Amino acid sequence: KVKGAIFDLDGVIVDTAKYHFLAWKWLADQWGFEFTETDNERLKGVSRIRSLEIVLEIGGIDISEEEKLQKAEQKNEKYLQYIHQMDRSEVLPGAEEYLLQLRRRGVRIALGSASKNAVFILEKVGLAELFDAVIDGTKVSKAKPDPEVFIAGCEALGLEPGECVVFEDAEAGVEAAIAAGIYVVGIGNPDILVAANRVVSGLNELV
Ligand code: B16
Ligand code: MG
Repeated sequence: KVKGAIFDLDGVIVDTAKYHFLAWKWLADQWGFEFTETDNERLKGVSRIRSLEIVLEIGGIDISEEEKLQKAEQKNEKYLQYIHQMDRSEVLPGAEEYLLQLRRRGVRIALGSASKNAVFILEKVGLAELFDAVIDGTKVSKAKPDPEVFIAGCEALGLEPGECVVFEDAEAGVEAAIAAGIYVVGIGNPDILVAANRVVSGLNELV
C-alpha cells in the first residue's frame, strides 16, 4: 500500500519551465546566439549550474568558473522577476485536487525538486501547506539522476522507498526515482519517459 507520494515541482505541479526558458534566452541574447524551446528541453530537471553549462555548450561559449557563478546568479535574478508574478492560476490542472485527495486518504506528501526556489514558488501558488516535507536544491548536493533527492524525501516522510511513489516529468528524474527503488509515475510523453512504471499526461488524469 502506498503511504507516501513525492512530487517533482517544475512540470508536475507548475510549469516554471517557461520562465526558466525566458531567463536563459535573455542570457543567450546577450551573448548573441539563439536559444530555442527545443534547447530548453535539455534543462528540465537539471540543476542551475549544470543548465548554464548546457547553455554555454549550445552557444559554443567558454567562460571562467567565476564568470559561470556570476551568470548563473544573473539568470536567477531574471527568473525571480518572473516567478514573483506567479499565483494559484499557474497550478497545473488537477495538481491541487490530487494532493487534497491523497491527503484525505492519509498519504504523506513530499516535494522532490532540483530548484533552490521551490519553497518560494509553493508559497506563491498557495500549495505550501499541503506538503509534509520539502526536499529541494538547497538540501541536496547531487543532482538528478542521482537518487539523493528522493531518498531524502522518503526519509523526511519516515517511510521506505517501497512504500512511496514519485511523480516526475523529466527523464533524469524518472531515472533518479528508479535508482532510489521507488515506483515512478511519469508525467508527459510515454515515448520519452519509457523507463517510468506508468505514464499519464498530467495529474488531472489521476483525480
Ligand atoms: P533553480 P524540478 C528544476 O526543477 C527545473 O526543471 C530545472 O530546469 C532547473 O534548472 C532546476 O529546477 C533548478 O532550479 O535555478 O530554481 O534552482 O523539475 O526539479 O522541480
Ligand atoms: Mg520537473
